[in-house]
Amino acid sequence: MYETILYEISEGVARITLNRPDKYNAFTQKMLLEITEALKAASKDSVVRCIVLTGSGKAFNAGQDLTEYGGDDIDFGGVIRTCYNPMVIQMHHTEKPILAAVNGVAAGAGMSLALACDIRLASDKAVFANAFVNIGLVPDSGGCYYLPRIVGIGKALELAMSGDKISAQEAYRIGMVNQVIPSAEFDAAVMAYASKLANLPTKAIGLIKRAMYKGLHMCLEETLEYEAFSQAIAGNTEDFKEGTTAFIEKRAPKFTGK
Ligand code: T3D
Repeated sequence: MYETILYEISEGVARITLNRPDKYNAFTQKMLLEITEALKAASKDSVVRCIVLTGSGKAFNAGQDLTEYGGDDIDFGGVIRTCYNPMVIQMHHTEKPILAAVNGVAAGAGMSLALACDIRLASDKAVFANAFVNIGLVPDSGGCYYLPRIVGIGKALELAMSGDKISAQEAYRIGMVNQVIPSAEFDAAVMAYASKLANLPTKAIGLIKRAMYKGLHMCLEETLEYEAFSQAIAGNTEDFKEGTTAFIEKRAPKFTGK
């Protein structure tokens, strides 16, 4: 069904693998549209309770495929509006956790893609490079939104203006990734983390994601009201009943995502 990505579902986890390993999984317009389609499918599928984004081969993603364009007349703004932005917006509005499994280099829009995920696990072989400036471009695909919010404006400007590569350990030190995992253990650790997320109360996780991102733009009073609104929904879920019942019965809860 897809040509540039792999899409597999197993035990509540949808795994989207960027699959152009000979090009370091660089984005083509087709790949961007396919990722967006797969995200929409995972969003709608009630079986799916966690989404993993990763790359095949050595790289996570090297950003835009620089060999895709020929000639001088490139409509960058148009490509970004029609291919990149819908993918990032879909990620933002997907009310399920999205885990970036950064298996190797993440450069340019590939780094932005990782930043637009909710949680980032990095192999110790991963390298991050904002890279846009190295070819005279500016960060896109949400890089100017997520990067300063995740690492602070000072570090974000340094990474964007220098274009320098940083190691997975340095990315962890500045709070850009949540965990660094030895490469030999990476796949198993990603699956374990994804499986844990897929077995948590999915509706509450969706509400947490929405409220946290909204909270970035709201004052305290608005945030308090939004928390009350969200809690009224969460408090009416089957998972809330199961969570409290399991607590009282002193057993592990079995959440269904309903
Ligand atoms: O409208 C629009 O479309 C604008 C949107 C822009 C979004 C962007 O993402 S702009 C930024 C584009 N990306 C880059 O500028 C990164 C370019 N790549 C690199 O800087 C380096 O390749 C890496 C830091 C990613 C990795 O370095 P290294 O030393 O580990 O590997 P390498 O040898 O440079 O690359 C390995 C192969 O992947 C190589 O192919 P080969 O020679 O073995 O056949 C290389 O050409 C290919 N590759 C890497 N990045 C890209 C790529 N091929 C096409 N496009 C790439 N972006």
